[in-house]
Amino acid sequence: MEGAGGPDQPWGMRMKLYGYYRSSTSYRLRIALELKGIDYDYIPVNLLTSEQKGEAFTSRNPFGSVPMLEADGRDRAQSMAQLEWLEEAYPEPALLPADLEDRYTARELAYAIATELHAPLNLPVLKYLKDPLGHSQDEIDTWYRHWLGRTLEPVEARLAQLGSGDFLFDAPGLFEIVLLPQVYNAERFAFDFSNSPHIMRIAKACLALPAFQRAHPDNQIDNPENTP
Ligand SMILES: N[C@@H](CCC(=O)N[C@@H](CS)C(=O)NCC(=O)O)C(=O)O
Repeated sequence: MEGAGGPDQPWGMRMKLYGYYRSSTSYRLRIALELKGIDYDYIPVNLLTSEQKGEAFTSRNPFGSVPMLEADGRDRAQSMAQLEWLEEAYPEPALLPADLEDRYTARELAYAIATELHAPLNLPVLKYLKDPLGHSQDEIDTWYRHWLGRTLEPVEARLAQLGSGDFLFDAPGLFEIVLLPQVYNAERFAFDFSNSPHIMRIAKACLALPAFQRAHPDNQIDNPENTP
């Protein structure tokens, strides 16, 4: 069905993604929407001014975090649930492989990053380390690299076991959607990827694709470098 919001949006309304250019979870959603070929409006939410904590936003999303996906007249919070919902609402092109065990592997790696790596590196956690706990920026950077390594190392080891190619499976999907934003953040924190050839190969292959390029933080309207 063709709706006003673009091809194949069953409810005929264009989706709205509320996000922030550097937010890794918003980046996940941008990649997924691009891979699925879904037309959407990107509405910046300024995390630097805590716009996500204002009443106008929290009355719609009680979690007070981005991304928020407005689709089908509903405000959806939580990126992993949004990704799973998108996959069910728009099965094609699939973000998960056809084979049951391959789907398991994609989820194992994606959820390891989402739950064990991203969670302790979330902005409110980092802010809390600084105030009230009083840690220095150096200590916070050490914390950041510690939690990155703790999950990226087993992810790399799993990829080595699987002998993956350019992507985990034939095409980029759930795993790459969650991986790429974390690689972007890790590079900002000067994480040493010299022992992560599989992650690096997959990241490079993804960044060569237009969908990943369009979703990249560098190409978002709320990136200050893009403001005239
Ligand atoms: N579990 C949430 C985490 C979302 C999240 O951490 N969003 C960050 C940006 S990456 C955010 O909005 N931080 C600001 C805040 O929580 O105040 C999800 O996956 O959507």
